[in-house]
Amino acid sequence: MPEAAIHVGSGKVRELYALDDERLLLVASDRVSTFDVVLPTDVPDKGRVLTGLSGFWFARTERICANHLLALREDGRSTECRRLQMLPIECVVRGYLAGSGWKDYVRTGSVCGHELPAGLLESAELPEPIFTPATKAATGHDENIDRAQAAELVGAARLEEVEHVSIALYRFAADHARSRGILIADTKFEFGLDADGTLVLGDEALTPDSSRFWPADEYEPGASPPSFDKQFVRDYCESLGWDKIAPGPEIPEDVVAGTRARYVEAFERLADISFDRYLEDPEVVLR
Ligand code: Q0Z
Repeated sequence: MPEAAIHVGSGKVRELYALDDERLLLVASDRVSTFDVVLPTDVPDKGRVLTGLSGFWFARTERICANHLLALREDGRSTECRRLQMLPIECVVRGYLAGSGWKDYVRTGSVCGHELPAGLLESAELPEPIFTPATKAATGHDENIDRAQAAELVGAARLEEVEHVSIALYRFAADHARSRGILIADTKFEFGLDADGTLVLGDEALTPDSSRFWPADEYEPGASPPSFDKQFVRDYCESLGWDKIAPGPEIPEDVVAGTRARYVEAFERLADISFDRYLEDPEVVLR
């Protein structure tokens, strides 16, 4: 840990520190959450996989949008980043109908004001990716909002910009991932503004924690495809009959090992770099 870093925030599985007035340190732990509960058992190297993948995407999407990344630390799990003024919305893009998008569609036929064709099945691929912003709930759950509500929060011009950029980022990543056997069903971006008012992609991006990754070879509309990374943990938790209320169960070592292997597999397929190479020199993902 850096000398004199000040802890400024905790997520479920990440910590945020201030390095100075302009820089933050984002540290990804090996904690894993499922059904919204953080489990007592870590998955070794999970934080490194997510940090490396995020760095990989930042390096490859710079021409679409500037991002906050300044450096990846030697530990492989810490990102030095520019401190931004974060926008108060979650920028979600959906290419497939899952999670709250599916729920809203079943109830209303639309998602965040996007009217969709009738008769779509759960997990169906959408005709076009859609931008479905959500509020950032301090506690509890993010709530999907329509364009008018999002425009009130960030302004109409900025909303158009984040919608355009979010869809371009999603298309780029989903095309890349599909060619490597991974479907990105949906993903959430967080943007901020720098001192000049330039839009900058922040937080983590296009990781299995900020997205729904599905194995392409098991994709089947009308069902809920397995999560690329967390399916073993979910299946194990379901097998216990746990009520999904904290505290969660400890996870046995074979389930941990299988889950770690899935994270590493996602990293190696998408970044096309061996994970051992990443551990030797994390900034290899940026080149
Ligand atoms: C990200 C979060 C985490 C808790 C604030 N570049 C940035 N500038 C300003 N603020 C942020 C960022 Cl990334 C920022 N979060 C989310 C991350 C722990 C909360 F690791 N909050």
